[in-house]
Amino acid sequence: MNTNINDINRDLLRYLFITFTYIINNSMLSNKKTSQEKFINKEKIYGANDYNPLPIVLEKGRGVFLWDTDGKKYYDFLSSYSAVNQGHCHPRLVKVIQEQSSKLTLTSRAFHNNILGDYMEFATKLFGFEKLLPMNTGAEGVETSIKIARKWGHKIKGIKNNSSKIIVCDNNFHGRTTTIISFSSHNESKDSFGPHTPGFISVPFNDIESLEQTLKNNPDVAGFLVEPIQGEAGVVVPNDDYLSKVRKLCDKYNVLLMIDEIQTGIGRTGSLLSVCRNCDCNLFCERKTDFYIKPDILILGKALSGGTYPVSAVLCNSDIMNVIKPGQHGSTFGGNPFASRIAIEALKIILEENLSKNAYRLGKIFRKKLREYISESNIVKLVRGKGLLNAILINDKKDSQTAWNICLRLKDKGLLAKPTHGNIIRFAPPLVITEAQLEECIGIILKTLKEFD
Ligand code: IF1
Repeated sequence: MNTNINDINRDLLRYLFITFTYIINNSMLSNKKTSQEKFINKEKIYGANDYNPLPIVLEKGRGVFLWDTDGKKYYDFLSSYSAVNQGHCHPRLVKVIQEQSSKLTLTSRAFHNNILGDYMEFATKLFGFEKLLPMNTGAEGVETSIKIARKWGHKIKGIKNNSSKIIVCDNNFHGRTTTIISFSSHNESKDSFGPHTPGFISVPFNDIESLEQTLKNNPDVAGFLVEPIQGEAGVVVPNDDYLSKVRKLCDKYNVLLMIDEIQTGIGRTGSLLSVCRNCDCNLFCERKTDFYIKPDILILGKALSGGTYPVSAVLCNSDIMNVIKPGQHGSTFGGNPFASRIAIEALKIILEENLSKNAYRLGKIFRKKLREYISESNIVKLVRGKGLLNAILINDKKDSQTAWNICLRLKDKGLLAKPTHGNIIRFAPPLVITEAQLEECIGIILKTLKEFD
């Protein structure tokens, strides 16, 4: 009898243990599953459907690394589209944010604050201009430059009022406001958002003849708005002499050269600004070289805050900036003391940690290693870029899933990147990446690409 009771107890205990384990595992699994899906589903239920992110939920960032909600660690090879050049949560930025956020964040421009002037002085002297107009997002910086150029066209160049034209390039990306998408050549960005803002002429990028022809035929052109490297178009690098020839044409036809360095600037392409040719002297004091193509209007954003806060800026000299009179432009947050403090620190980090030079040196290693692989690959056609803004072209149709699937596999291997325009994958790690880390990432990328070969 006792034996029987014991058997029943033992079986009962075993049953209870199995059931308990099953419940725990499932709840943990479902917790684990919902910890990622929970966040993703909430965005799906309550958010606009304006993005198609990679299926990953990030929770923490530091330097070149990101961690998801399950604690898995990744190399960040997008840098939030070059906004995190200084690395995620740079300690120096965290420090000034903590200090300033508990002191004063916003006064509006109805009053002065004690930091904006220092920021304006620091940035204008660093980039070699007389004036700075502070804004917030990159698109606002671009919109500001368009207003300044149009008004300069009328008031200074003598173009009939409200008739100034601005030349842009095919496949440009300058932001997503209704005026900016009006001159996009990407139908997806502009369809059904009309009526589109008039006054823009589009020419092929990296095509001097076409630009000159357009300037000859259009005396009402006030400005030429161009990215030194077309980022979103797939990291399209122009001929070495393109921008210096553009500079000469703008001088010849009295047209403002408006350079959008929102993605390429602040060290990303191996010099402080991408409009500077790299040379062996000093890679971020390019004003000492005769290769420095000086824009009439410089637009900065993204890494101007090290990815901690929206900060953008438009820089030009007084004869251009002075067309803007009090009450004709501005924004609630533009030039706030918090942003100004962050921007000074973000620029100092780039200079003091020699991040432009690091980007220049490591970018050459990256492209060299990728080119060695490409010579034997049957899926990667080319690698192109400057500094640590690079991209590979997958040799299949634009709408193929290959690039996306490669990025999913890279994610599984601990490296985050995202395709642009279907068959191009952009690789842009924070500029604080070390050579050893880059070598490890090149290994991950090549190993993954070979699995698709
Ligand atoms: C998104 C793209 C990159 C820019 C240049 C101005 C802006 C951008 C050269 C506007 C912004 C961002 C926008 C962001 C993704 C990213 C992007 F994929 F959209 F096209 F980088 F290539 N000039 N680019 O690259 O700056 O107003 O965004 O601060 O819209 O998804 P913003």
